[in-house]
Amino acid sequence: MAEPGPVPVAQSLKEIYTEDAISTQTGRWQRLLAQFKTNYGHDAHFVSRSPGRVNIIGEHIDYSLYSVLPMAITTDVLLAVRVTEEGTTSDHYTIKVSNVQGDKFVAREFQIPFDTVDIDSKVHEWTNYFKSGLRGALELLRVKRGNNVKPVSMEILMDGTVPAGGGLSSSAAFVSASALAVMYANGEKSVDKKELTELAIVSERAVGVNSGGMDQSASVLSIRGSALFVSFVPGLTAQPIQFPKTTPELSFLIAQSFVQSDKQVTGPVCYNLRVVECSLAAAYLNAVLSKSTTPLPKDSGPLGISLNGFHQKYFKDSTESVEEQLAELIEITKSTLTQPGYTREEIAPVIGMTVEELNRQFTSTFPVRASHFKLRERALHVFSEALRVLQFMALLSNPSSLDESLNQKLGALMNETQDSCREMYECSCPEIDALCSIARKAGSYGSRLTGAGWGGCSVHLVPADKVEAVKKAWEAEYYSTRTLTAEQKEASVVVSKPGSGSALLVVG
Ligand code: NG1
Ligand code: MG
Repeated sequence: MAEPGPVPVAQSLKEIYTEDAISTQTGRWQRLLAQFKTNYGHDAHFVSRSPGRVNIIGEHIDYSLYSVLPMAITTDVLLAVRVTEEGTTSDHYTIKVSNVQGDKFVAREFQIPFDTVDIDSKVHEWTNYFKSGLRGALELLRVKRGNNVKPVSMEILMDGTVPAGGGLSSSAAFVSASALAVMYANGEKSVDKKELTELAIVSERAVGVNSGGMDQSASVLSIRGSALFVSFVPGLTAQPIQFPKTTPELSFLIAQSFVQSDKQVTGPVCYNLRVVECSLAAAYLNAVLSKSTTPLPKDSGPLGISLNGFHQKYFKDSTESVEEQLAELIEITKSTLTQPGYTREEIAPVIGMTVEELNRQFTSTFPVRASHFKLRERALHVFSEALRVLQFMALLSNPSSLDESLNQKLGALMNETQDSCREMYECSCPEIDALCSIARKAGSYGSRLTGAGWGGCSVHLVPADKVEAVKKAWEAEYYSTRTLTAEQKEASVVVSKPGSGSALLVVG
């Protein structure tokens, strides 16, 4: 287990980016700081930075509290910040936030009372992500210093290069960078990475999505050159994982579908609904199978109970390996959850609730729209995906060979994930399916959606000598058939190396 420690305060960009990224990033940082001066009339004090991530394997299982394997990428959120006394009165402080893409993200100014930060999750507003980081950071500061913390006024300019709604976690990068900026601005010169991650996980839920904790963990805790094996129970742990050097060498390709899926908009029928389905499946399986009739203990899943919570309870005194337990859970799910879908009226009596109680516990935090909940399919995806993550990890930590057969085994697991996401979890889309099959035909070992899905990005494990062939195939068979701007074309495919996590840089 890597001991997280404090968020690094970097002296130069070399500590943040890989060598090949330095020159582009230097220009970008200079432009950010110059524009800060233009916008606010003086220099920024510091920059807070948090990256996006790509998930290699372990999709839609973090909120069921199963381990996942993401890695940070180079694209990130930068917040240039100045702390100011202007705007602070006896009853409020002022936050000014602007964006380098000012035409798309309109600048805002908020006068905020000292004791609460209001966020309207029903309104789709880009600064909500900043506010959710602000709120979480202030809560943590109050735990540390007591209730009379008076937050400082801040001027902020953001530059984000993680595409929004693209499955690369722009939201977690923004929330983590915001929380970090607020902590530092308010005098926390050493911000603990684990505390920051945990507060960012809880904060992001304020924006209207019942998210798991993978993205914030990857964004804050990643270490350059390594992917990150993140586990959520009993507590949050993150272990850096290096890929073995195989022949042929492996590359990760990230390809955009340019189908944008926004969780704030699609939540009630997509992401938030899946969280509800998984929690209901946990309650249902527990009620039917548990050797005792006690309800599931409350856990850190977004709805307070999770499939892994059920798993732990069911196998409490078992001596079987986790892999064996998961294989058993797959069989048990098949024989217990036999219906294609379950209504509220069917689920409630089984879990010992009225329909009203069910709605209160499961569907009131964020609304969902469904008459039938697909408990069987969702639980089967989660248990089988949790098992694939462990199989993937076993291949990495104990490779039987370093040749193509290892690459193929890793790729096969990623392909199975894609099948399960498409068939059981119904979170893929035809465009992502197309990108995956084009890539496989051109030499990818494993291709799948990454992130929430329903659009967004895909990730591909490709031998280094086939990267060009795969790119060419996408261009011919996918990108050339869509209407894309030059900027989109440029950003459609990236070869990504594991990048570093959150950092601060003092600039003024
Ligand atoms: P993206 O793709 O970044 O929206 C989401 C969740 C993750 C995880 C994945 C699916 C947020 C912040 N993140 O990621 O926690 O559940 O989907 O594996 O909502
Ligand atoms: Mg997100």
